[in-house]
Amino acid sequence: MADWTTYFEGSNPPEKYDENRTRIQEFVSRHSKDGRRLVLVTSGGTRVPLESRTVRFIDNFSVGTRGSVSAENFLAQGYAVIFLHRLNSLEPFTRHFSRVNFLDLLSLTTTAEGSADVQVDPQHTARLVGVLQRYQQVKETGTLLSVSFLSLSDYLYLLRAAAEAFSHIGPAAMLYLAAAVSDFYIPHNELPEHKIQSANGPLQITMQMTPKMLSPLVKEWAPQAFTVSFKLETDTSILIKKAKQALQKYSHQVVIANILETRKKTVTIVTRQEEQVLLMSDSELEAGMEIEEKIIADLVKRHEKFCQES
Ligand code: 9Z3
Repeated sequence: MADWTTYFEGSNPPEKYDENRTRIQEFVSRHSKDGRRLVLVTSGGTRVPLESRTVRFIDNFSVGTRGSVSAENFLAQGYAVIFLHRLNSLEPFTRHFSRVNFLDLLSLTTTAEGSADVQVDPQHTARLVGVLQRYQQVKETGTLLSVSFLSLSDYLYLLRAAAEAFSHIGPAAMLYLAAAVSDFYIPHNELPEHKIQSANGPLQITMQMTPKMLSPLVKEWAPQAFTVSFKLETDTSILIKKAKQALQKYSHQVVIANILETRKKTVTIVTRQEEQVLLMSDSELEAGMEIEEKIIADLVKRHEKFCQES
């Protein structure tokens, strides 16, 4: 496995990297001066290219539900949120309308004089008002900074930039790493430049292991922050063991363990001292409640305690 310095040496920063790093630094410094807690929420899947002028790539299932719902809940709890998300994945507030054709939210009326007027269709008004009120409050306070990535290397560069910005504010910062990060990649200098040709026969690829960035993140980039990672498995029998191994290996504060199919219904919050199962009842799910509300309420308490003890 390449270590993280070798990884960064062998890959290029994303477009507008300096600009985004400055936006992140300014956001962190403004809100920490105002005495706000800050959280970096990472969200969505990372794309791994197979060609340098990319036609084909490897991706994963994540659509960014966990991250976007969590970001809304952190905002509701008074946090300033850096939302580092996969381009075109779900985002806070707009996610509520992701399955709605926005033209269906509107209705067209024509006046007697023949001029057209557009209004919100009455059947959607209540839902829209609720989301809009929360969204506008966040806009007024400027507590949400959205930064997007596409590839694995974009993500890692921006993760490091945000973590380093957090290193100046100590325990008031939380990292909430919900993005689904690829474990494998092809180094930049091994990528073919052009589209791989099928005339050359079946494709065989060798991928390298992505360096585990939690290690420098916890030890070097943001050593005083409260760090929460996610462990995703499909095999229930190994989930908690792997979560505990991650805690032991990286010495961060919390691992949230989840299984692919049941991730919206149950998660286990694993710390060095305890395992806390969070579960949604059928009636809570039917009422439209989301498990992230419970996750964030729990983490905010743990973060508070962490700040007091630090
Ligand atoms: C998660 O486990 C997230 O909960 C999900 C959310 C990706 C399952 P959706 O976006 O899904 O709501 O559709 N994220 C972390 C996955 C991950 O890559 N974890 C690494 C691992 O398990 C460690 S950081 O090894």
